[in-house]
Amino acid sequence: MIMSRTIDTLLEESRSFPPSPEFAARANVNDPGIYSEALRDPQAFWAKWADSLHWFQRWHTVLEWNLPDAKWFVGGKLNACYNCIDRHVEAGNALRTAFIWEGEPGDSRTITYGEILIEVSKIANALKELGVQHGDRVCIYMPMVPELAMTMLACARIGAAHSVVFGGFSADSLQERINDAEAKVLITADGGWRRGGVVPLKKIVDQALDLGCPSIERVLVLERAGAPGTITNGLATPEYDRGAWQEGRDVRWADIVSRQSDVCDCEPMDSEDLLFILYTSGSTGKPKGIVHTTGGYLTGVAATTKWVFDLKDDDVFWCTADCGWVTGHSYVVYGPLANGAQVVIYEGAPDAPDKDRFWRIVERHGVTVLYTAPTAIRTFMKWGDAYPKRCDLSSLRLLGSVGEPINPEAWMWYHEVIGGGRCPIVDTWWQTETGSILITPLPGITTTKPGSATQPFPAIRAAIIDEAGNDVTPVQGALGYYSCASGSDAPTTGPAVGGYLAILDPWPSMTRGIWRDPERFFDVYWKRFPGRYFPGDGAKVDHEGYFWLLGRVDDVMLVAGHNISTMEVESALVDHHAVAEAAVIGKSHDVKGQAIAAFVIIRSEIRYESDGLIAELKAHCAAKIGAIARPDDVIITAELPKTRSGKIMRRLLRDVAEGRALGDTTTLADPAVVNALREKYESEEG
Ligand code: 6R9
Repeated sequence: MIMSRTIDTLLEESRSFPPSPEFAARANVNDPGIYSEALRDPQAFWAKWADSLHWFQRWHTVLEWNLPDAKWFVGGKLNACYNCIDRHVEAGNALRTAFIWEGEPGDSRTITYGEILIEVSKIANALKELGVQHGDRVCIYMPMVPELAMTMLACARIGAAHSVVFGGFSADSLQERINDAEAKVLITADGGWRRGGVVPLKKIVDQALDLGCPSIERVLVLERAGAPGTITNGLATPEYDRGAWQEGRDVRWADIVSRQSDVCDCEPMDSEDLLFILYTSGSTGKPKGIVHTTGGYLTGVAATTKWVFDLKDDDVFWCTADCGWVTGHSYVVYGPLANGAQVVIYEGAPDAPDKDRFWRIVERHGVTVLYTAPTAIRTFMKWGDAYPKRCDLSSLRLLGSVGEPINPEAWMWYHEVIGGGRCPIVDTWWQTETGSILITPLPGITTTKPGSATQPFPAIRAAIIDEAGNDVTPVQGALGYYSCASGSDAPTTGPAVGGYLAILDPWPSMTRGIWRDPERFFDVYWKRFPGRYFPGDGAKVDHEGYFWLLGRVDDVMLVAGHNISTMEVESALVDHHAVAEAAVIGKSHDVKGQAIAAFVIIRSEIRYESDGLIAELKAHCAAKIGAIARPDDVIITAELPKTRSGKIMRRLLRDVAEGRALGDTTTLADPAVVNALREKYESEEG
């Protein structure tokens, strides 16, 4: 396996951090016995969590399971928006803070649950006026402003499914996602602030619609950046293209939302009604529309938020993810609000105006729980300790990590420099498809080890599977696995075993499928290891039953915490007129986890100057897919290493890009190709 090197270094990690007695004493959950209790009757465990939500009508059956189709809380009726807002207001918490928002220019807003209820109701009524009904899909392409979260909730309120597309995606990517979901209405903003500039969202929307989006009837546009020259907190909006207004199609937010009634009833949704679609990269290049439904999803995110982040009434919770990713859905919006939390939202870049922006936000708002990604942590490490050290971070009490494996060095830095050595770290493994966190410490119970996501959440069983499909999990867990012991009787010797990660039972927030593609859903997740869910990750379990996640085993790259398929970038490259063939790989990168390296063959008829063409190809990928897909390296080559059947051997390209000794080349059609490539790569990189 390609990840063997990572495994070996990871497993040399021997430091461990038990929860402090003070933290454990106050924690929402501190009894290790909950693991065994949950595994004795997982359905009862989840039913109890579902009971903590508000249902218009209670379910009659906890689970109907016909692999791969799960139905949770069958017969129940509820509304996600009601659970996130109305019930807190009805309980007398209208004045409680819901969102503490900071725009990049330093403008800020604090919004209470009572105010959110009014604003979301107005947005929901505006959506109705625009023709949106129960069952319709609404595409959201917005910056990280409170209106983004409130628009998601407004959709949920009236029973329309949202499909949020990350504001960094290009017009092509947006168009593809709109069309796959057949969204009726598109909601955007004129632009969003990013590193002192403005991302011209409306302009990109215009381009996407020009490419053809037949299902879109109306475009609702929030004014965020304003016209160039507009002053926000002393900063003038720079020049940017605001797009072309199309009367009849485009509607100004200010014209329609503010005049709506602030009363809008919540649509009672079936537990299994669609809540949202969220697109994630697949290995074939076509993004997968991951489907989540209402009752199970909300149960999963509410439970994990409360236990993993130990959320209390006085916490100020900041998950730094954008709502364009699943982490933003589950831990900026639905999980925290279902728990009535106070949530920090930040619009812009971590280095605007300076590299201490995150720490200024923590200091200013007294953030107690911070949830961010290893790629960000490594960037902060690179910037140096001076930035966090000049801010008061003493409000922090718990830190979280998500998106990719966190290397022990970054974990230790996070622990010491950000957490001041006193905050537990929860390294949480999960996916767009899992909806909520599945493998994670519980901060009042679990002894953590830097680099390990530790144990499955209560009621979840995870395993290591070998190539042949056998469960080879070496230890039945210190806490969470079959043995359900408190740790004392867990074996402490014996080899760690690596292989494919699998989840053994259904769980409430699991995806209900790929939008309109049941066959692909089965093939991708359920075919490889019959009876078990295969997330596509490699993992290792050590002698104490701790899980060490190792990244993707297929050809999806994980760049700065975001999934990008090699195929997606390859198709963008061959879309360029000069490129005949392309092979893309993810190579290890200190900061981003993986960086994109592209090997391209140029059409023989093209005359070119290398540096110029390489720059052009990088820009082309960014334009086609989004800036996140810009390759770090583009190597122009005459040949690509291929098997005799014509398959590109990406493993060898990875070896070349990472400067490793070449593995097995015997299946190569022409072994000389790789050496030539390596010489070229080394000369161009150096
Ligand atoms: C939540 C999210 C999912 C993939 C997943 C895995 C990687 C996420 C991780 C992690 C190691 C962690 N991943 N968290 N790997 N340790 N704590 O990131 O969803 O964008 O769908 O990505 O991210 O490879 O399969 P998504």
